[in-house]
Amino acid sequence: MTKFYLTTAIDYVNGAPHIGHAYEKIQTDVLARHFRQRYDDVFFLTGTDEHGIKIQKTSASMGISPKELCDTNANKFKECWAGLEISYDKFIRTTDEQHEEIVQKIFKKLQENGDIYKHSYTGLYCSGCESFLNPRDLTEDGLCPDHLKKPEEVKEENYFFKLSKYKDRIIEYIKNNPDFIQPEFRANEVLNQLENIEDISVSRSKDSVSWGVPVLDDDSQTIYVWIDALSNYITALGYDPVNPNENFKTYRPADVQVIGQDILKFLAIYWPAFLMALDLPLPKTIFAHGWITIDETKMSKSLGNVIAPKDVMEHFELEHPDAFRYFMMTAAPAGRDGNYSDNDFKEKVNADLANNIGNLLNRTLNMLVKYFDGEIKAEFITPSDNEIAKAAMDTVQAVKARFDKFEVAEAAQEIVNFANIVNKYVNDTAPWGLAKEEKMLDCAQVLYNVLESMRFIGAMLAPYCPNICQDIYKQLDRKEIAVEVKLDSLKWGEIPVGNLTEKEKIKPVFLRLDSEIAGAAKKA
Ligand code: ME8
Repeated sequence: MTKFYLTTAIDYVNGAPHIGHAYEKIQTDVLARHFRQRYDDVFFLTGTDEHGIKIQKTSASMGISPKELCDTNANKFKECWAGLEISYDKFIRTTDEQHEEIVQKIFKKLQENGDIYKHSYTGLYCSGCESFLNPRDLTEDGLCPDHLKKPEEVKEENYFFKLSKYKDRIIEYIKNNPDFIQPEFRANEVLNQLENIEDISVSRSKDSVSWGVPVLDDDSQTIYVWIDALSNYITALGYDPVNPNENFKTYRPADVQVIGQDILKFLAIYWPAFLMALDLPLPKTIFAHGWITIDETKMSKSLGNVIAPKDVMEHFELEHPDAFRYFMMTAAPAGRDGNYSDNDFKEKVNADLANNIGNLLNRTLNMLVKYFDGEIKAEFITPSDNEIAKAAMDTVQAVKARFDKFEVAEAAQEIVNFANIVNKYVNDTAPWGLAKEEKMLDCAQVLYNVLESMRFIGAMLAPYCPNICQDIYKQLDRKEIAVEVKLDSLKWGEIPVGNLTEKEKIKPVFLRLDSEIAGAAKKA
C-alpha cells in the first residue's frame, strides 16, 4: 500500500476566505487529486485556526462571542471550498473538542519531558503574527514588517519552550534532507533565521488571551495559538500522547505540508522542534508557496481590493470552478509570487482551455464525423511507437516528475506543451487536405492520434479541471471518471473500434470567456 498525507495551513477565521487562501487550497487539492491517480491511499487535511487574540478582539468589536464568529466564518471557508471542489478528506477546527483535549495533553507531555519551563518576560507582541517579535526585526519606525502595526509591549510570566535546545538538530536535519524545505531556495532563509533562534513563549496569561486552550492544571494560562494550531496536523489523525492510535500510524509523517512563505518559520522551525520533543517523525516536505496579489497590489481590507473566489465565478458566470482553478495554478512558478487580474484570467483560460485544448478536440471530432461518420475502424489505430504516442507517454513521465517536486504550474505547462505539439501536428499533416486527396487512411490515423492524445490530456489535466476533463471523456465516449484514471495504467491505442460520436453529440468542453459575458454579469 502506498500512502500520501498532505495538509494545508489552517486559516484564521477572523475574516472570510479570499483568493490568497483559495490559491493554497486549490494547490493542495490538485496535488491530492494527482497523487490519488498514483497512490493507493491519499489523506488530505485542511481546516480552520480558531483561537487567539485576533479572534477574541474581532468578535468583541462585533459584539458577538468568539465561538459565534468562528462558527459563522468556518462555514464560509467550508462553503468556499465546496464551490471550488476542494476534495479534502478531513476538515479540522481547532475548537473541536477532541483537538483541544489532545493539545492539552501535548503541552503536558512537553512539560513532563522538561521542554517547557516558566519564565517572567517582557516582549513585543504582534497580534497580526500571533507572535513575539525580536526588536531587531522591526522597521525603522518600530513596526511589525509584515503587518505595519506597532507591536504591543507585554509583561507576563509565561511558559517557555526550549527551542534553542533543538536548534542544532534542526539545522542538521535541513542540511541532510534537501527535500525537507521546498522550493530549495527557501532553505537558506530558514537556516539564517535559525542562527538567531531563542526559546519561545508558549502560553499567554488568561487575562490577556482568554480565547484559547487552557494549560492543564494551570488555567491562569492559555496555550500559545501556534502550538494549538500546528498540533492539528497530528490531532486530526487521532494522535494522543497517552493512547497511540492506528490511523495516526498509517499516515504519519506528512508527505507534504503546503503553506504560504509568510509562515515558513513556524512550519520549518517551531513545528520540527515540537515534533522532535514529542519524539515523532518530521514531515518529508514543507512546501512554501508564494503570495497572490490583485492587479499587482497586496490585498487588504483598507484598500477594499479583497477578492473572493465567488466574485470571479459570478463575474464570469462560470458554471464550475475549473477555469478559476486552472488560472490560479498557472499564476506563478512553484514557490514564487503570482497575480490575479480579470484580464489575465480571461486571456489565459481562453488561450489554453478554449483555443488550445477545447478546439483541438472539437475540430477533430467534427472531422471524424465528416469523413468517417464518427466511427473508428481497426486500421485507424496507430502503433504506440509513433511520434505523437511517444510524446504523450513522455508527457505523463514529465508531469509526474513535476508533481514529485510539487511544481503544479510547471506540470500544467508540460500538458499545454504537449497540446501545442498535437496542434502543430494537426496543422502540419492537415487531415482536411489528406481527405481532399482521398488519402483516407492517413487522415483517419491523424485523427486517431489526436483523440488518443486528448484521452491522455483529459487524465493528466483532471486534477486541475475535473469537470472539463470529464466532459472531454464524455466526448470521447469513455466510461471511466477522468480524475480517477491511474496514470500508470494509461496505454496507447485504447480508443476502441466502433462508433465514437455523431454530429449532435459534439459540444465544446469550454466556451471562451468574452467581455460581453463579463459585462452582462456586471449589469445583472
Ligand atoms: O497564517 N497569497 O492563517 P491565515 C497567498 N492560521 N497565500 C496567502 C495569502 C495571499 N494573498 N493570504 C494568506 C495563518 N495566504 C495561520 C496558519 S497553520 C498551522 C496556521 C495563506 O489565515 C497564508 O500564507 O493568515 C497561509 O498559508 C494561509 O493562507 C492561511 O493564512
